[in-house]
Amino acid sequence: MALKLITVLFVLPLLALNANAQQPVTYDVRKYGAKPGADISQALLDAWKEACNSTTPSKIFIPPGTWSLSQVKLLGTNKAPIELQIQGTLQASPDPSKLPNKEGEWITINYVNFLTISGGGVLDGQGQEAWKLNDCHKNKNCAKLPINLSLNFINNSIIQDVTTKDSKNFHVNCISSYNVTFLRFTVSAPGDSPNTDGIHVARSTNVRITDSIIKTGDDCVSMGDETKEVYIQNVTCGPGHGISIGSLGGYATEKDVTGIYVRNCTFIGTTNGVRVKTWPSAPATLTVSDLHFEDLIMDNASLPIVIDQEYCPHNLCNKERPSSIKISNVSIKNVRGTTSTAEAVWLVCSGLKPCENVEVGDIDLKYTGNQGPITTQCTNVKPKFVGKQNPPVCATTAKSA
Ligand SMILES: *[C@@H]1O[C@H](CO)[C@@H](O)[C@H](O)[C@H]1NC(C)=O
Ligand SMILES: *[C@@H]1O[C@H](CO)[C@@H](O)[C@H](O)[C@H]1NC(C)=O
Ligand SMILES: *[C@@H]1O[C@H](CO)[C@@H](O)[C@H](O)[C@H]1NC(C)=O
Ligand SMILES: *[C@@H]1O[C@H](CO)[C@@H](O)[C@H](O)[C@H]1NC(C)=O
Ligand SMILES: *[C@@H]1O[C@H](CO)[C@@H](O)[C@H](O)[C@H]1NC(C)=O
Ligand SMILES: *[C@@H]1O[C@H](CO)[C@@H](O)[C@H](O)[C@H]1NC(C)=O
Ligand SMILES: *[C@@H]1O[C@H](CO)[C@@H](O)[C@H](O)[C@H]1NC(C)=O
Ligand SMILES: CC(=O)N[C@H]1CO[C@H](CO)[C@@H](O)[C@@H]1O
Repeated sequence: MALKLITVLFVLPLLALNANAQQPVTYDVRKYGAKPGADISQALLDAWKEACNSTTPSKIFIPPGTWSLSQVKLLGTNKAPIELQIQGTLQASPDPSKLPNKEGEWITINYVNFLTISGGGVLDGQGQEAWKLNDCHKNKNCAKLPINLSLNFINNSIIQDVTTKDSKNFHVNCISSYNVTFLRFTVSAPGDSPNTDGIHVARSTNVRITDSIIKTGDDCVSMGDETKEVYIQNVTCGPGHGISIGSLGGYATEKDVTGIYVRNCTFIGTTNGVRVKTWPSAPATLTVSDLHFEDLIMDNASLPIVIDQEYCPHNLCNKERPSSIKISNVSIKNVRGTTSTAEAVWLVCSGLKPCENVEVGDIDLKYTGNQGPITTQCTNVKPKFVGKQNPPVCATTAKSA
């Protein structure tokens, strides 16, 4: 008996020590001077610097409540995993001119390996006032508005259970990153807010966007050049412009896009479902391949499926030469629901580089308007058909490739 007790007494502290080693060190922003109602940028930055220097896992804690944050740039590199746990609401100043560095983003996180952002909190960009200043659709020298959350050079990271609301510009940027997961991520902004893309991914590999809800004024998810292995699954988009690849081709240096998988997604009242857009007469010659759009539900989306190699919004480009971007290995399968535009499917490929190896299977779309029968438009593409198509895709307008 005595022996047993001694064993227990001896073993317990060892276990406790072991458990301690697993527990991250917590850096509570209040310990660094964060006070409700005051700008917490400096406190967050000070906590971040300590966390980055920690050789054991650390957690930066932002407690429940509303905290104002003017602007912050959190830079690695870090020595051990960092969790940024946001339980409260971080609020930007409604006035974009109050941003200390007007060229910068609102929250920037760069050069971090093993970052987790979690906590159920809200990033409130307070864009309502700033959107009125956005005239970029008609003014090339328009004022630049800050992106909500800009993640650059981030590896092996997870952003889960956070909401970004009313960003003044793109909600989230994920650039030059590797192995990043957005899980149960919520984006919320009105359908008429300009340029408020939900998540923009570029020059990144292995990005997952899962079980998320994205309501915004521009693209739900947009993907730029040099993007590889993106898995978008169980995402509900709308309002907004749907999921898009591109626009591509604007710069000669752009690199290939490959491996984009959009599965089990729902589009509610969006202007597009899935869309690939490339500029005509563009200098770039990259290839876009391995695009798989499957098990999609359209709920009154305007254009459920779009490949547009003559993309030219506001007619501000030269349509004389076709796009020199090659699109190949595309599958579009099991797309059903309703569309609010009669011309529901566009496969408009380049006359210079026709689309290759496009497979279309099981389409079932119903047009809810009264502008005639539902139709499709196909140029420079000869899809392989499997299963049923309603409407019959490319039945009337296909030109030979
Ligand atoms: C970083 O941590 C080391 C010990 O691990 C310490 O000596 C050093 O002062 C810390 N640097 C900063 C900037 O906190
Ligand atoms: C991220 O991964 C890339 C490629 O492996 C590497 O070059 C870079 O240094 C990593 N960045 C960080 C912050 O760990
Ligand atoms: C990706 O990142 C997650 C989260 O940090 C990590 O658990 C996983 O091992 C990483 N996967 C790869 C292939 O590096
Ligand atoms: C899809 O995502 C929604 C929203 O996050 C979630 O409630 C639902 O459980 C997910 N569905 C599956 C099959 O995981
Ligand atoms: C996709 O959705 C179907 C039904 O809508 C569901 O049965 C299936 O589990 C989902 N798959 C994934 C991977 O979410
Ligand atoms: C469908 O979308 C169109 C155009 O966006 C809109 O005018 C119409 O009211 C919507 N219908 C339903 C049933 O939501
Ligand atoms: C397209 O798929 C074919 C057959 O699976 C493969 O041989 C080819 O390399 C792929 N092309 C591209 C550009 O990925
Ligand atoms: C409006 C704004 O600040 N946009 C910037 C967001 O971040 C990306 C990448 O860091 C910049 O290219 C944008 O200009």
